[in-house]
Amino acid sequence: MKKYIIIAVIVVVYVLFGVLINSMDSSTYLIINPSVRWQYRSNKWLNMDLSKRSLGKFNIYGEDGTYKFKTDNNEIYNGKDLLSKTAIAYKGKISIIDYDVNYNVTDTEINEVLSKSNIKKSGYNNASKINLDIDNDGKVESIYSINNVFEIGGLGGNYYSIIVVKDENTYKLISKKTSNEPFTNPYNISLIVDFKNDGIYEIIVDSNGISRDSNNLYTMYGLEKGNYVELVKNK
Ligand SMILES: [Ca+2]
Repeated sequence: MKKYIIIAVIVVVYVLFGVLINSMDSSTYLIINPSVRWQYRSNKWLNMDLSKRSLGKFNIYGEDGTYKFKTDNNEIYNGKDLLSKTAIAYKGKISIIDYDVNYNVTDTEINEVLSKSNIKKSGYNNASKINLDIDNDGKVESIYSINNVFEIGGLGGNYYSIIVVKDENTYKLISKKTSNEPFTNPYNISLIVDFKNDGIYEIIVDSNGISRDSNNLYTMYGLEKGNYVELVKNK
């Protein structure tokens, strides 16, 4: 009998210790996909150790060379199916924001955005905007994503891809790439999140291009002193 009591005590202490260690973890985690996982700790965003196989209520485990996430509700997210909107935020204060993408961008708007971004206009074939109050001042901004990378021929070598925020009459550049050669990995808005739940949103941009898993590059931008700065990117 005494033996069982000792074992029970050891089990209880072990469980409590685990709970304690877990509650001491003050990090916030954002899992964009199985190979892009970020952690906010000591006022900095970092890339998580990808060998870590569990994260609080999530198990992250490999199977047949892919990663899967298993949540509390026993939902399985397959690594291959994980596109931006299924990103998982864990602990801390972080929300994933829903938004609509508007593809009805007028030529006047496009010309204005390109001109303010010092882009020599040479056609476009992808233009979209997201209207959201991303800085919590009660007024809606437009986040434009414009590129001409799939334009065939006759552009005089002016290829570009930009992500720009229009905030009233100012244009704030997030990402810009220009090239004399065609490229297939334009910038794309993956995800908008609200870290700290302060109503000021962070913007996650990828440059994965048409084959979305080829480069797997993601960068998160946040508003600092009125401009968007890089907070973290995966390596
Ligand atoms: Ca605003």
